[in-house]
Amino acid sequence: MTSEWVCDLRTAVIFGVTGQDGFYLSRLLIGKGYRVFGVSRDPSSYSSLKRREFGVEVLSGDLVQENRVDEILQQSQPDEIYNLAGESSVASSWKDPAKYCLANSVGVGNLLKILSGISTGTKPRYFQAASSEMFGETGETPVDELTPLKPKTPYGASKVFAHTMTGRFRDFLNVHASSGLLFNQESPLRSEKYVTKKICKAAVRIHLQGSGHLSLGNLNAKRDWSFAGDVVEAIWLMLQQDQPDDFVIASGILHSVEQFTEGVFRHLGISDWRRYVSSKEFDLRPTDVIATVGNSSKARKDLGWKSSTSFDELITLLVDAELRLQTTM
Ligand code: F7E
Repeated sequence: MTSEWVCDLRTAVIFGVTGQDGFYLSRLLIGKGYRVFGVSRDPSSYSSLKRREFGVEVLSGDLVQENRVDEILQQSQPDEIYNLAGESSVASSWKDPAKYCLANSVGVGNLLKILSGISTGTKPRYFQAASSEMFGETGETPVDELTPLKPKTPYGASKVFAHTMTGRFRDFLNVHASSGLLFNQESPLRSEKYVTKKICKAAVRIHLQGSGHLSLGNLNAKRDWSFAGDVVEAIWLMLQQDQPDDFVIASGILHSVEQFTEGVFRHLGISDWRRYVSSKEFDLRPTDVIATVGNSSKARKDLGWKSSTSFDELITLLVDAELRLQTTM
C-alpha cells in the first residue's frame, strides 16, 4: 500500500549523487518537487559534471565518517534517504576487497545505526542499493527475494552485509528500511569500466572511422539488463510503501554479451562485427557469474513496477547517445 503524504515539500538525501543512478534519481525527485540534498565525497567534482541535475544541494560526506553522516541528517532533516554510494566495479573488487568492504558494508552499518537512534521528529525512510551479484551463480532460473545468497566476488560479499543489515534493522530496530536487489542497470552515463559503455563507445568509433578494434572478455556471459531511468522509478516507489521490504528489480530477460555486441553493431549498420571484436574468457576477472536473471513479480504486484525499456530500445538509446557524443566532441 502506498502512503498518502500530507506535506507538500518532501526532502530527500541521496548518498552517491555523482553516479549514474544518482543523476536519474535526483532528476526524478526534483521533477516531483522534492528538496534534494546530494552527498558526494568530492562535491567539487559534482559541479563540474555535465550531467549534474540543477536544484540539487550538494554536501560533502562519506558514509564511513559516522559523525559527518549524523551532521548531514541533522542539517537536512530528510523524509527519505537513498543510499546509492559505494564501490561498484565487480572486476576491480578483486584488487582491493578491503576498500569494497569499507565503502559498501561499513558505511551502511554506520547509517543504519544512526537511523535506528532517531526517536523524535521525522523518522526517515531508507533505501539500500543491493545487487544481483549477491546471488552468485544461478544460471538461467530466475531468482527472487527468497533465493539464498552465495556471492562469488568481493563486491557481491560486501553487498550481502549491507543488504542483510538493512533487513535486520528493519525487523528488530523498526527502521523503515527497504533493499532493492538491482540487476544490471545501464544508461549513456555508465563509465567504460562496464561492458555496455565499452561496446557502444568502441562500435561508434569503428562506425565513424571505418576501422578499429574491440577487445572483450567473456562473450557468453549473460545479464539481465534494464535502463537506469526505469530502475530509479522502482527505487522511489519502494520508499512510498507503508511497509518496508526487499524487492528484486530486473527485466526478467537474459541476453548475452555477444547478443548485445551484435545488436549495437547492427544498429550502426555493421553486420560483420566479428571482424572488429576479439574475446578472451576470464581475461578481465578471475571468475565471473555466467548468468543471472531476476524475477520481479513482487515489484510488479506491490509497486506496480516493470522494466519498460526493451533490450532493443536500450541498445538504440545507448548507441544514439554515444553517436551524439562522439560527433559533437
Ligand atoms: O559486466 C562481461 C563481464 O562489468 C557484465 C555493476 O553495476 O552489475 C554490474 O556488474 C558482463 C560480465 O557489469 C567485458 O564478465 C565481457 O559477465 O558491465 P559489467 P557486472 O559485472 O555485471 C551488477 C548488478 C552490479 O551491481 C555492479 O555494480 O560482461 N564482460 N567482456 C565484460 N565486462 C566488462 N566490464 N568489460 C569487458 O570487456
